[in-house]
Amino acid sequence: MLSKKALITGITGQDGSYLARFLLNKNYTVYGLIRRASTFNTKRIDDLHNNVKLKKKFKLFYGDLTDETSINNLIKDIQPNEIYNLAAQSHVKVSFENPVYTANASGIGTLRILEAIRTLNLKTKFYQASTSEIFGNTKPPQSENSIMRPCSPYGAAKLYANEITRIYREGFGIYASNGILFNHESEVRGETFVTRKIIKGLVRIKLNKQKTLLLGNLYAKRDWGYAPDYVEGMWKILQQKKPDDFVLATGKSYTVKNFIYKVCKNLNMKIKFKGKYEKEIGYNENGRAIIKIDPKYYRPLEVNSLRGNFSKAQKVLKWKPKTSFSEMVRKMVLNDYKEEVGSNNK
Ligand code: NAP
Ligand code: G4F
Repeated sequence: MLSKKALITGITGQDGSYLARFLLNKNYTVYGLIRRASTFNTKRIDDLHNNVKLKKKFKLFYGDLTDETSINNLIKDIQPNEIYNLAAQSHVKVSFENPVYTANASGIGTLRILEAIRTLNLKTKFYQASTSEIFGNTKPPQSENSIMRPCSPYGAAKLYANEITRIYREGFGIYASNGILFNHESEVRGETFVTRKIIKGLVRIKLNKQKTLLLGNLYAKRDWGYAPDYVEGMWKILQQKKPDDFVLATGKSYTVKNFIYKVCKNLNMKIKFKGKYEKEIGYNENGRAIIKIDPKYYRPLEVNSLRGNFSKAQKVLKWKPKTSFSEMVRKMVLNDYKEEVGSNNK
């Protein structure tokens, strides 16, 4: 049987790197869209890229979601069976600083792909990386039917992408589905997202490589799952007879502060917080201030509480998260500990 062709945008990102491995294991030929950068940006997939045995199964092409021509040409040349649109300016805080670019890449970028599928008259199945950020401050638990009222330029761009995906499905009969994913993390999570930032920072403090960790809002709640579990859900979404939208989540949520306590426990560190608001400080067992608040990490608007209801995915896709919160934190801490100790010995 001929192997299926999948095109992944955002293949150099956290999810793209896991999805590429998942699809290669399922015998897909994987095509990845990468951006040209002045430094190497393929660290997460270099082992695949440099593997001679994968030469025919794993191919990378330059392009950009803001560049219609590159998107059109790539889709026309590859004629993929499935497209996973994971590319985005994905940082919520950055979206307040770069709102127009975020709308262009994370919002209109989706439309560019859908238009290519439509005008080329392809039978390609399309997956859109939608997000729990589209719910904004709608009361948890949030499901596919909850009110969508985002609180950031990123959330607004992603809501546009979510809706244009639905409109192309309903209006043009394109097989197009949204995976509305709640936060998911891993050993290769970007270091500016709060989970990895906390773990890296506390590991480095433990190893005396860093004095303090600066953070923003400690009281926001997130539903944090493990990224490798979620890429399986993305694939399952595109294997359904009919296209549809699905929430993927764990159904549990924790504050940023809870996350800090959990990491400290894993590192055998004691932490005690004193003070309020911007003056809140986390002290270690020797009374040294190791966590401080820096208001520059506050957002003009905050999404206070996210907790997903994934019962539709459980029922229809037979999907549920496999990795517990504790196990995920343990894996991430171990990875960064090894990485930081290893970099000492280089
Ligand atoms: P990520 O690590 O930030 O990766 C984003 C990817 O998009 C990178 O490969 C990046 O390329 C690429 N990219 C950015 N702008 C682009 C452009 N203009 N043209 C082409 N590629 C571009 O994100 P992630 O955590 O893997 O998330 C994957 C997707 O799911 C994103 O769309 C994100 O918004 C969405 N999402 C994530 C979560 C989560 O908790 N992780 C939850 C819900 C939804 P470079 O490597 O060159 O920067
Ligand atoms: O880790 P975060 O930056 O993730 P956020 O904003 O929830 O967005 C992530 O999840 C979304 C799904 O819900 C994705 F769509 C999106 O692409 C991204 O992957 O921040 C989590 C929370 C926020 O409430 C933030 O205010 O942590 C708080 N926080 C506190 N201090 C911080 C910091 N966030 C960051 N990035 N850096 C801090 O120093």
